[in-house]
Amino acid sequence: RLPTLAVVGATGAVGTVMLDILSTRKNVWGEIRLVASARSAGKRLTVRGEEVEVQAISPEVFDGVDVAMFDVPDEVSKEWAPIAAERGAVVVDNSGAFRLDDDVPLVVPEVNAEQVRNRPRNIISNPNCTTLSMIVAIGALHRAYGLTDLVVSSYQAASGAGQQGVDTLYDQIAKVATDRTLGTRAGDVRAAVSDLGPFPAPLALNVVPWAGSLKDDGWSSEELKVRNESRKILGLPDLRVSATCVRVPVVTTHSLAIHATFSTEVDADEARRLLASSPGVVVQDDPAKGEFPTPIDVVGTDPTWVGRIRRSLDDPRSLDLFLCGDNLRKGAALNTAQIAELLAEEFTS
Ligand code: 2RA
Repeated sequence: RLPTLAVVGATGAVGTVMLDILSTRKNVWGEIRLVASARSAGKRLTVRGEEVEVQAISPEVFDGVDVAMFDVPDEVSKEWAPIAAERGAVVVDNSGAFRLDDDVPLVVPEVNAEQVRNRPRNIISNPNCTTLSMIVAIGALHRAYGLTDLVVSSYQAASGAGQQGVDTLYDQIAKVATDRTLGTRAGDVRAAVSDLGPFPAPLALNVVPWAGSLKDDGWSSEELKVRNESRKILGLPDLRVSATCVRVPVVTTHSLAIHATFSTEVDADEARRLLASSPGVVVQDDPAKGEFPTPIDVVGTDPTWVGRIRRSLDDPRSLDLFLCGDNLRKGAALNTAQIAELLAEEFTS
């Protein structure tokens, strides 16, 4: 018997990528149910080449479901993930609702796959896309050299803010493209761009040093997610992390500039070889030939792409590097699907 899967939130930006991934990866599922809000019920979506009707979320929709992948807002997960678990499903949740709960594992298969079994509530959390964009590569380096400190700057794509973020970026670009004097005088782009969408400042021709919501002492929720989730996934409660999360005018694919410090000295060539042989990582690092990862080359791919690897000039225990990862694929849908595949092995008889 092949396990039954429910995809909850199948009609969103990540849900769309999830259906693509389920249709292109090795099929390990029997029935796949598509579930969404009553508003989206009745839509017909294609998965594995078949049209499937979206069902309205209800307790009954989870009867007979072995694994339920959730991509819905935090408050919807908070309400419905426990209900799905009560009805017998193991929930893989892409929201932030349970990520830091002690009784919910935060799983990245390449880093801590064994945590899948540690699920007292039958809920497993998927990390935030910014953490996921870097953690497979950072986890590989940690296993080799013993990570102690991370200083990261993110360059986050508009699609991290959903379809509204993408639409806003294109609308702003269309507006500024007609006037090549824009971006040359203080405030001129702000005056030209009326709709900011989900961003606190214009994104076109700009960068915005903000993502998420304001937390204590001026930190953003996004920056605290990078810090707290990295500690939990790597099992390093004392890991020192300083993140600055920046939104950039890119459609999809997050990038991060990373300064990582380890307990032992590191060699850039050795680190490059280690990363190149790590599952889920591709090294693209030959600046002399203009070869380094960029979002427009990485978008739509599954791996974490790493480049600009060099040893810190001031500390033989530190590496500086730049990496890119598709925030909708490995950053969300793919990692969720990979966790679900680990569970499918348990349910396949
Ligand atoms: C963002 N990482 O990019 C957050 C949530 N997807 O906005």
